[in-house]
Amino acid sequence: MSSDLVIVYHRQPYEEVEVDGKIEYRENKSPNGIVPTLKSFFGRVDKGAWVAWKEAVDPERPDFERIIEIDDPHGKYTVSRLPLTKEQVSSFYHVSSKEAFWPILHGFKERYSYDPVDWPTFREVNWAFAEAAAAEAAPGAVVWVHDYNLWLVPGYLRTLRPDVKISFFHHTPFPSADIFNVLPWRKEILESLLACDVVGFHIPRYVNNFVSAARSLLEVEPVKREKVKPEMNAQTSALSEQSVVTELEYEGRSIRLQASPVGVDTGYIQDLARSAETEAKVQEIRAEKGDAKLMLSVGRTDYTKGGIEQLESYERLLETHPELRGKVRLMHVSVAANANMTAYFEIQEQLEAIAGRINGRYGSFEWQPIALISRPVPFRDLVAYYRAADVAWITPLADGMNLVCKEYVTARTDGDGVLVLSEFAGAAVELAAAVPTNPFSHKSMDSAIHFALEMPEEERRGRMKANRMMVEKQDIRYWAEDQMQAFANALARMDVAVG
Ligand code: GDG
Repeated sequence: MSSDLVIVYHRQPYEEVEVDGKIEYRENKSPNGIVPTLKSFFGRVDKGAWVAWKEAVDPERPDFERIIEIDDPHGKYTVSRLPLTKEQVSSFYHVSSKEAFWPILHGFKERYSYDPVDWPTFREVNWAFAEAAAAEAAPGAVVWVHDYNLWLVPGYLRTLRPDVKISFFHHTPFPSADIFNVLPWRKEILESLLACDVVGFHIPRYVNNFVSAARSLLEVEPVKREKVKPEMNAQTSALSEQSVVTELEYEGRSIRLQASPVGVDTGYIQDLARSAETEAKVQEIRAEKGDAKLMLSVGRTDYTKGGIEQLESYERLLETHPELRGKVRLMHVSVAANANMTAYFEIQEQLEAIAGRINGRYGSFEWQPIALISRPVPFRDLVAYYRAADVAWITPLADGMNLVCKEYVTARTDGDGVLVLSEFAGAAVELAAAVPTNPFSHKSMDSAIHFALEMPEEERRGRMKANRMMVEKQDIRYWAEDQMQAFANALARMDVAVG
């Protein structure tokens, strides 16, 4: 019970490496993703803790150290590793979270699978996370819980530790009541989230959707509403909102709602983009592509990321614009995080089939229209491709934020390049100068990519400048400040209530 900040996130924050038969814990080298950002918060407090899980053969007698001390450049913190069985991991993570919650959160009711969900196991695992967080938190500490697979943690934690401040951040979209209420456990989930002091989402739309779901089932009163800031309300976006609820009251408690878009580490990415090594790699890629235009798409293999719809659009482009054959090239990086799950395996197979068809139909000895890359690319190489690509084509059907488009814009230290971005990525509300596209419309997809390929240099540079200013302003430090401010407000409110 000694940490001022406890981060509860299902993944462990380091790499485990065996050196001379001994386990060493090393900082995860991958700079992308959210983990390094979360760890950076430990530099702001006296003592931090992280709660994650690790698979154990027998949870009663775990075959690893439960609590370990980490000392990495972000500071010193402890990691509490919950021993879960293989069956618990599969049930709570692969089944409940990925087969039931993930499709609902992204609006795919038809993909939602109810039968395999084992709710008692979901509760049991969430309870274990809450107990571990309660054991780590100092009196009055902030406990920061991440993402939907830990939805029940706030409610349990509130009963175990009424003294702590609880903040919850959603990395995915949050759907409106019409979709959220498909989940039979909806009321229990909402009641748990309303046990928080702060509930955070990327953009105002998800906040307002959360309010709609809460109001549909519980006596919740929105008590404060604010006008959405212009930098979070690109008029072209399908996800725009004019105002956002910032405070709710439920059972005599006040809950602060926050729309705070996660940004990227612009300093780190720009240094990488400007390095001599990257410059050499960029020249290599450019020499290889010749005068063909390079289009780049990067994302996890997931039906929400719209890979199939994009490849189909590319096929139509080559069909209807024969003059582009030999003059364009698509590099489609689609890496599976859960390759053993049927839904993702099927997407991968479809991507391979369409890519094969395109190459077979239009390719020649001299020109291959598409490269489908299914193995992770080192981040350094990814940055070189960001720098070399004429167009980044990012077309998710639904995406909480989407960091790839922000990384692309950040890496364009040369000020050139075009971003084509789905209106259904959270980032679209910030990146008003991107070429917007609607991945549910063939017409919109096809005309947007054609428009991007034809765009004159002056317009490309103008749009890129505006997008770069936005990404630099709302970078990862901006998000961190926003979170710290929300914690501070929660602490201040509690002091007033106690006083
Ligand atoms: C969730 C939400 C939200 C991808 N391929 C490679 C690679 N990546 C890296 C990218 C980027 C990250 O993975 C993907 O981040 P996204 O934000 O695009 O998407 P999700 O993984 O779905 O993340 C999302 C995010 O949480 C944060 O809140 O934005 O909406 O779904 O950083 O660079 N990295 C490397 N090789 C690859 O092949 N090294």
